[in-house]
Amino acid sequence: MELWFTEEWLKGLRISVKVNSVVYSTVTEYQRLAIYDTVQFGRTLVLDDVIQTTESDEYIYHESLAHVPMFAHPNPERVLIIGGGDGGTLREVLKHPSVKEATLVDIDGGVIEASKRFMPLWNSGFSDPKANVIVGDGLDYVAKAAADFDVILVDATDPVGPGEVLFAGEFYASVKKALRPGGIMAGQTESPIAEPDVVKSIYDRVRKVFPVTRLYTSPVPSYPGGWWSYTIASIGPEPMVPLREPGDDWGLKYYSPEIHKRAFVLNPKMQKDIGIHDQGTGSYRG
Ligand code: SPD
Repeated sequence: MELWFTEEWLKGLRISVKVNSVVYSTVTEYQRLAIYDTVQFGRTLVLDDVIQTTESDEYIYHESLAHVPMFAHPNPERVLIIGGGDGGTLREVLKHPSVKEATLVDIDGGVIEASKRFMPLWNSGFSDPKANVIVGDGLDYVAKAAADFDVILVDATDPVGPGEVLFAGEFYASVKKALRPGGIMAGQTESPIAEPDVVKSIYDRVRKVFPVTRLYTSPVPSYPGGWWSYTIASIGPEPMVPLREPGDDWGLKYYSPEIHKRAFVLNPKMQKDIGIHDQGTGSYRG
């Protein structure tokens, strides 16, 4: 008998993925967790029936989320990742030789444990001596931090359920306070194709807190609309400019300095939907 996993991408639109086998399935303290081996996407982590990361395209998402802010910062030594319990973002952050400590705070230890057991492509960073992995509430953690981090990455689930608080204005204010002078934050901010209104409202919340806010995008075929956005904000450097180059031995499959610059080029519809007039100057029309 054939097994299919179906995610409701939007009202009236579902995507179905053929499953070769169920690798692991459990209910954690916070959510239902499943890891499937799928025909098209390979190993796939699903939380509360929503695809979080897949073997076939995780590199695009994680390299985009991690390397754009990391390369925009002149010397990222202390990095904080909120969420990201699968480890993909941590793996990418730890490729930067400037990093002295990368702290990952995920509220759901069940995700971290599942990755350690069943997701070798994602989990290499957990055993790195520079990794400080904490099972805890990212909201509280950031609220207690003060000028502690050069780069903060918000690798959240969608803005519903446990991840919702990680898109609130109060949270972004705490993130700003937790940055060292010249710091940069970036977070995943949903699909500009499937839910432009959601992207706009998150972008507006970040913009109210930070002096410099930009939007960049990359394709992620397993996410709704197939095209994803990231909001990046800075209290120092211009995020659109990469300041260094990755090493040839980093094994990158998506990020390059050219991709960094191009990721900020928004088509006219996206500019209109988000209210951005000129991304180059940060001009905004609301
Ligand atoms: N619609 C799914 C969005 C998931 C974003 N976060 C994924 C975490 C991968 N590290």
